[in-house]
Amino acid sequence: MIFSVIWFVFTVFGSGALVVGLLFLWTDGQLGEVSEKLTPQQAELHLAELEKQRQQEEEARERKQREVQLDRLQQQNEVLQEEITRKQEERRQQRTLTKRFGEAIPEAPAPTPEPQKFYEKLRSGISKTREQMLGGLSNALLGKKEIDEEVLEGLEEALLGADIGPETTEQILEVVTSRVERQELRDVNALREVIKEEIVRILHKEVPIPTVVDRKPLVLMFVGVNGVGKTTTIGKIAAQYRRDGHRVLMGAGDTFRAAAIEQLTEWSCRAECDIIAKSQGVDPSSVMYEAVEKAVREEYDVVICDTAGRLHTKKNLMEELRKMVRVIRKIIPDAPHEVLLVLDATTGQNAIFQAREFREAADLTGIVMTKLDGTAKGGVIIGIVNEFDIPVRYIGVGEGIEDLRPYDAKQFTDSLFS
Ligand SMILES: Nc1nc2c(ncn2[C@@H]2O[C@H](COP(=O)(O)OP(=O)(O)OP(=O)(O)O)[C@@H](O)[C@H]2O)c(=O)[nH]1
Ligand SMILES: [Mg+2]
Repeated sequence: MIFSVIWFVFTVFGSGALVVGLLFLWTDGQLGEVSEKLTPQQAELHLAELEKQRQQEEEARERKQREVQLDRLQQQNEVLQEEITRKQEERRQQRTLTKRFGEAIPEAPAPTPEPQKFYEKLRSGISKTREQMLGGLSNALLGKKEIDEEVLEGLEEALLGADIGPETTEQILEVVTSRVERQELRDVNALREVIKEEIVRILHKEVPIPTVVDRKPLVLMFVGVNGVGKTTTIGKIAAQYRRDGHRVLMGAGDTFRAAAIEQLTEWSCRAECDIIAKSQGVDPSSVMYEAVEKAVREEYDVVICDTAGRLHTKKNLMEELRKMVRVIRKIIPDAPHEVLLVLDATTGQNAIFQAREFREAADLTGIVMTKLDGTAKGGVIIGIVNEFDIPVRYIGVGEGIEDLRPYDAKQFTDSLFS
């Protein structure tokens, strides 16, 4: 019995193995026949087919990567957008709250401030500068009956103390001395008037600001050291152009700090204008290019470019500025039409050094003097107007959107002396 079972198992499994073995031999033969039958041309086609498949796979992978990147960018964009909306909402609520307590806050962009209001703000803003200058002069002349060496020394001290700067102080003293020598000037009280006249003469160096009608798009670029008020000034100027009905595009050229891009984006919302902003670390020249190119293509009236604060002593950063100008000129050969150096009045004489250095690195067309409010060093504006052939374009007297105005020499001297 046991032998019958063993015989049965062997017969069944043995035939199975035989069938499988024959099957293998047959398939191998078939495949062998196929590969043996391939001609060189067919092999080439086969290879090409394989290469095509590989490329398709590669393309699909790249497409996938791009989709993932796009998704990530969209998410970042949404976060930024949410942040902007949140801030706008905060501001709206703040306005509502403040209104409820009876204090009016202007809607953005703020209505054009009345000239008188700005004059008052300017006058009170530069009160410390006025006290410094007029107080110093009064002290120098106090109790003096005639103009002698001592009076002139006191006068020099007063002018230097008002941050007018050594060159301009010397120039004013020369005018006084020569008039004293010619005996045209004897009276100490008349001396005060002569100094005032001289300062008024210096400050009246005015140059008109090119208008949008002259060039379209008008390209403005703002430069200066850190924290002087470039971005804030851009926001205020953009709001003014918008109020005048112009289409404004901002270029967020300060790619050094992520916060700088957000800050300008927020100003673009307040001023209700468009902005070209890329991510942190991107070459600022590429932002400039894109902004100017879009402005030309879409017929904007004004392009306002922000730049990162840079120390005037850092050669590579100053070179970066030159590159930005070169890139802008690839699209508009005579742009930027204005390169405005922003100076902080509270830095006094340092502002004069900055003006000298930046003038070497960029073809400055104008100066913006900010933070004239609350400083005793505002006299530096006299030194700057006198020393450089670069006109002061705007003055800033506060952080608000309406606290910036084109420089008006008469208005400024009136507020300084009365
Ligand atoms: N009091 C006063 N503050 C001002 C004036 N202009 C700007 N500021 C303030 O100065 C500070 C710096 O201003 P920003 O506009 O950020 O200066 P920035 O030159 O862009 O600075 P960076 O981007 O860091 O180089 C902010 O707090 C502004 O509100 C002004 O005319 N008066
Ligand atoms: Mg800035």
